[in-house]
Amino acid sequence: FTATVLGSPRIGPRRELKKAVEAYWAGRIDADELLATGAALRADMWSQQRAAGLDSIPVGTFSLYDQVLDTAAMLGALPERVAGIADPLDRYFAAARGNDTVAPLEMTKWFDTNYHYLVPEISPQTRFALDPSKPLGELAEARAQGVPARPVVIGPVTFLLLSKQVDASGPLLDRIDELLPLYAELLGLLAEAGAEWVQIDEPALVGDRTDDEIAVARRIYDELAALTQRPAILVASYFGSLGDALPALAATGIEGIAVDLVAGSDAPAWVPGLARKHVVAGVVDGRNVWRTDLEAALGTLVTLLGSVGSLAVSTSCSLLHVPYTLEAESGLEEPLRSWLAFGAEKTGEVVTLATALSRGRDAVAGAVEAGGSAVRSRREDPRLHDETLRARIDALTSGTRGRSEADVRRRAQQGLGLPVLPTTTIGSYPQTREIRLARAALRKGEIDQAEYLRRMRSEIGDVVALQEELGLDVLVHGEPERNDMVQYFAEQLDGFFATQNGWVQSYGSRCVRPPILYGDVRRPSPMTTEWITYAQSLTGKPVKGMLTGPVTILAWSFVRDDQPLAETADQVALAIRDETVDLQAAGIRIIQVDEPALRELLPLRAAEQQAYLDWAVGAFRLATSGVADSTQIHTHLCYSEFGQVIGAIAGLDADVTSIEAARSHMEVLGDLNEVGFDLGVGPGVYDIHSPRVPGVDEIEELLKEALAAVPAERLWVNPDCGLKTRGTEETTASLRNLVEATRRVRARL
Ligand code: THG
Ligand code: ZN
Repeated sequence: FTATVLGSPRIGPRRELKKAVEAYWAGRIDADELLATGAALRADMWSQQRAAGLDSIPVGTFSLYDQVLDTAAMLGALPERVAGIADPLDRYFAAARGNDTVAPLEMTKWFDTNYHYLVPEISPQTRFALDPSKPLGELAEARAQGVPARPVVIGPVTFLLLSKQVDASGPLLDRIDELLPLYAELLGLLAEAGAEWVQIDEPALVGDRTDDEIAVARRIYDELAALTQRPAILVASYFGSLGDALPALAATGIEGIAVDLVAGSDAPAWVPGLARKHVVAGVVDGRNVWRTDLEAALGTLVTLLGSVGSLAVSTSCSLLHVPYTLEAESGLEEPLRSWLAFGAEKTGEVVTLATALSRGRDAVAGAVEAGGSAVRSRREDPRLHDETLRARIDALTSGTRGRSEADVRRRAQQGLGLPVLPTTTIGSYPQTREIRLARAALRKGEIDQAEYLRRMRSEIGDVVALQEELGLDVLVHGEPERNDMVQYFAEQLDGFFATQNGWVQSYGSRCVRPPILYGDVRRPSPMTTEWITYAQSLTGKPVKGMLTGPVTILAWSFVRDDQPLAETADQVALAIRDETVDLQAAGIRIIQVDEPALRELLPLRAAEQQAYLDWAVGAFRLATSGVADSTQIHTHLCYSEFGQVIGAIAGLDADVTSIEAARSHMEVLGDLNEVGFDLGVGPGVYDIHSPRVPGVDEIEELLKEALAAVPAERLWVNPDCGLKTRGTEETTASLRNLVEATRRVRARL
């Protein structure tokens, strides 16, 4: 084959799958209706891909929830606790979301993307067994529709490397020989069902892999290649370079290898083994939204032509990570629109490039030139280079990006008059029905801006009154005006634009609509001061200003690819810095700058991690060093698995850091001590991801544990994350217990 993509989005161009899955969970539709929605979405996708001109189409990248969960189900590796659930669909969703009696699998980030997968749990009791019904069923369905289908499955090496070992230790990869016969059987069945090719995804091979791990991969693919009844094997990598794994795979008997030539820097032309392989060149970026520079991509392809066995053009990774199509965007004006390519448009680019290879550039000269002029129009657009802004950043960053010594700040902040063990919350309060209705009514024009403002103020008034009644020490306004903590800022900053329909799956049925950061970022006017100062006017206690940090704004947007991320981060940081200065001038004395995504952008390869952490920390410091010593800076980070970023947390130098810890029993405090962290810290004392109300004794116990690791002068008391997904009742009860537990502990200090 000559033109393909590595995978397709599945949530539906109008989020049909999200709606169907949620309707099924709520009991509004039955399994047949849900499955029919899935089948219709697959059929539409395949027919569009065929019409666009792909000559091999990935089949099996559809999922009702998550592709790693699908793989666990296929390999008989769902956890023991759901095994008793008879209905396969209910069993599958119970593993994904839990139910009244069983806990769900953990969720974590899919490499360095904003997609989250479910982490399979493998124990010594796990008995792997093949259930080929999903791949075989979708293959049969596709073939019945005349689709040139290429089944796709996640490979055994990646599956084990992404899974979690329970009740045992040692590398899970040791169990690969239990999986090998299952994959062998699957390949036999796929061949029998008519598959000419199978795509086996091994993205885990692009990380830092040991020689042993690479040797395992080589042995497995040698053995699979030695099977007599099987389709041709394409091992697919994406999200980076294969490095040493590339020659290892090239030395096996597999027929094809897909390489990511956008995120990675592998040079397939120089790998001798590839002279006999089908190389699938990922030259169209599968995870960003920019139109491809077709001339440059063609250049890359042409250099490969003579040195690899045969060549196909593809996206760098699955199109899961970009919106469906630009056609759904009516509000996007030129020339911005001409700079972009979403899923459908990227598929078109792949076909254009493949056509250029087979019939010569002249056959597609029009498309190549149109692409070229769009790329030039973006490069030359004045909004991409604001010299005044850049000069301001240069001036600010030529010195240190820091504040006074922590002790000096601590003394200056004593005027805040806070008690020992101050209590606070992370920022958001439950998004009530009234809030959602008001936002919808404003969007539909049913109410005007003044009415909307009035309703939001009334929400803020309620939240402030509640916090005073509960006796919290540092209050927040509750963020009723924010849809999403990144979208809200992007909508107010120059250099971003928002899409109407650019939904991308985040996990399960949940989607996000990442803003597109295309140009130099400027803040035309204050973004949050009105809301925060209104809240402050209602109370004598300090109200925290709430901002999102530069790294998180980048992590949850589609970012420009024409300059280093570090430069873009500083521009966003400057906008946030200006906001902190305005908040301070308006009388706000505590400002929180959240960086929940600090861990997310960490590069997959260790060699690149320090450079990332340096600029990420630098951007945060630029954002937070414009205020006086007397202004207290807080930050909040989600998740407790910090590992390599723990040093960076100290580097942020925030006066107070709130962090998830309830589920990890305060271990994170010990980790912070090890890196010499000596600033304020608020380890979450209860888990907001569940509706359960924590008891007073339980919180008291956690506070005592915390006090064993941190002196009282540095300890803050707060839940472990924002409260926007919770209900008002459970939130009130939980916070009441949090305040009471704190009183008891204070009394004994
Ligand atoms: N905002 C953005 N990206 C994120 C998060 C975020 N990525 C990581 C993490 N948080 C992902 N978590 C979620 C949680 C909830 C939802 C999406 C991602 C969610 N989405 C709504 C839905 O699908 O129904 C749509 C929200 C909307 O209307 O904008 O509930 O917090 N940017
Ligand atoms: Zn959080």
